[in-house]
Amino acid sequence: MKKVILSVAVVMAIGLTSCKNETKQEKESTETKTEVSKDMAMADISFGVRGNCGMCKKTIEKAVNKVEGVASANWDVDKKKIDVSFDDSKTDEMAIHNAIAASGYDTEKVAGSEEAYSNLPGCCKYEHDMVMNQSGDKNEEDHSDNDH
Ligand SMILES: [Cu+2]
Repeated sequence: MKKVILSVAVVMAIGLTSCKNETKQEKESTETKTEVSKDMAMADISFGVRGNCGMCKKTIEKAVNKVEGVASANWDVDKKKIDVSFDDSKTDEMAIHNAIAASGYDTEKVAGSEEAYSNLPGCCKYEHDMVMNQSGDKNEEDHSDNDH
């Protein structure tokens, strides 16, 4: 009888240990969130600016590039639109609008300085009702197929 009790006890002991082994400890993959620390918070904006020609382009872009924090400026003569990249911890959109206006050019938000406008070369005296943010396609004013 003792042997039987012993063997039962052994079987039970084995059963208990095997049950304990079933509880698996799953290692949860630790999520590593890598924070991207940006040295500069660059912002890209584009907005309408009136102007006529390559000289206007130079004047407008020069004015924008003088603003601290501006990385690049590109004014499109056909679209009457400028693309600006800037560090928005150093400057903001309105500072760029104001810089363009001070050079004599109208933007979507700020009217150009009249004094600066009067000092622009004749070819650059753009129309104040000029449409900004154009598609860049040839508009109705281009009568290239006119024969005189
Ligand atoms: Cu011009």
